[in-house]
Amino acid sequence: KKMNSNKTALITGATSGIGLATAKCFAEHNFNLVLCGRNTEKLQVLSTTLATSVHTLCFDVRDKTEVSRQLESLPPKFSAIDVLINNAGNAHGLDYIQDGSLEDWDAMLDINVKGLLYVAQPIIKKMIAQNSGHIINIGSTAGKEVYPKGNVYCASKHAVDALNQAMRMDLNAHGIRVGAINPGLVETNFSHVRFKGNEQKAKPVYEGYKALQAEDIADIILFCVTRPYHVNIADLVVMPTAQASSTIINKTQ
Ligand code: 8X3
Repeated sequence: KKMNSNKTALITGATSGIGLATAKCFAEHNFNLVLCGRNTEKLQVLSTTLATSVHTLCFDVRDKTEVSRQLESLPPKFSAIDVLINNAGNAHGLDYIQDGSLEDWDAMLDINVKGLLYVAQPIIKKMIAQNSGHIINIGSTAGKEVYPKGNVYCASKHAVDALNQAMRMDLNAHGIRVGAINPGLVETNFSHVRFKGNEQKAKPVYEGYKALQAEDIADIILFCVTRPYHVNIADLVVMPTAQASSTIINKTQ
């Protein structure tokens, strides 16, 4: 088995939030990194500032042709992926089901579910050929519990939960570890994106209590991928201490 210092990790959604924090954390622990995102400039900055070897891929996970073309184009040094972090994902809107926009629904299902699959399959084929690999799917508490107006976002994350279980079953014979991290409220761009830049709506989500930080999740992901080979963290739910469920958040402390 290779040491961490030689392992290569591919992270989607690496230019912000949990993905970015994970890229930084992994760089500090000497992983080689394949960082994927939609913003060329942000990817470029990461490749020059992180103190490890970095290869960047710029694509939108919704574009299946581009995803497979780019994943096939990995240079030899980066083509053996030991760790895949399926992180790219977001929420669009928070509306009663009768009011939801079809564009928002398409975006969430296309990115959180179909995009995850488009990225995962080519990497899974490589992992099967290598007879090793570790996949971490970033789910959500929304994948465990539905909340009012969460409808399609929650459905997309329930799908991630199903796919996490499915991948673990289908890849069991190939020695590939599969596990999900399901965070509750993490203070990132998440609500900014969900509310389409409306800060009046986005800011209060993380006010009045200490929300999880992206670094908290990165730390947990690092823990998961540095366990001995026989240990697979299959499914992990993490919330801020102030949060008990999707709707119970203690803002009085
Ligand atoms: C993010 C957690 O509760 O905002 O996936 O849906 S929540």
